[in-house]
Amino acid sequence: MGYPNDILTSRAVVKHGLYAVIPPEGRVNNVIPGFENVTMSILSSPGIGAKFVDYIATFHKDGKNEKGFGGQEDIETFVYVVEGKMEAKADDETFVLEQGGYLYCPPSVKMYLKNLQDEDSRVFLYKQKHTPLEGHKPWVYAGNSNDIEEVIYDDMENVHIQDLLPTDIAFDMNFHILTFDPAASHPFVETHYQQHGAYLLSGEGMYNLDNEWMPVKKEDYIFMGPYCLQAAYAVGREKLSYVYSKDCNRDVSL
Ligand code: UGY
Ligand code: MN
Repeated sequence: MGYPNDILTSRAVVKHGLYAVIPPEGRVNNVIPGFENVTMSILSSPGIGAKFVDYIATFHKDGKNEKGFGGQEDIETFVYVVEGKMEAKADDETFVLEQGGYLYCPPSVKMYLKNLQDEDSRVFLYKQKHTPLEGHKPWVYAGNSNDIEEVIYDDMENVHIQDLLPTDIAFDMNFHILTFDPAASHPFVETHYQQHGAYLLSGEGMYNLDNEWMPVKKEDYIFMGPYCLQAAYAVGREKLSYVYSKDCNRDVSL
């Protein structure tokens, strides 16, 4: 880095509690105990008004977390491999995750991560408080988004969705990937209670957040708070695609 060679500007926008766009060039690194040889940046957190924490983490050669991530009796965790090759363990079950691979760990199950290659591997990491439902318990679940069928979204053949976790009522949230062909868009501007943390995997778009349109692209991160208006048009020549979290299967508590 060093001295700037131009006026300091940023595409980042942060409206606490409402939405945030956090592009890679403004992110700072955070030391998180337990992660070794890993460059981590905290994205969403309660500090921005989110009820979950998202991180983007670059595991360098020998990068690992041997102490375990999550594992508390009320915390669930999720990891998605943006690029590279990782070993991910859920207590003593081991998974090898390549690009698109992911692992969900329910409460009380620790996640252990290790880079399996000499080059960097990058992951999108998440934790949140699980809302239990009597008689139901979510379970360890791993997969790869490249193996999941893309389903037509809201009757529009140029938009597809993938559900990464089981649609079982035991789960209080899911991760999805939405993919828009160039020029595709949402069918309407959404207004909903649920929050999202979205990591852009490819392409470029114009995103409407609280009725402000802003350009976004691959590697940007977007936080959408409760009731934040939201919709996008894909622009450019590549598909706009992002992985994001969404709560489900629970009533709102008062
Ligand atoms: O599932 C969703 O709410 C999703 N369509 N939201 C979004 O893409 N901003
Ligand atoms: Mn939404």
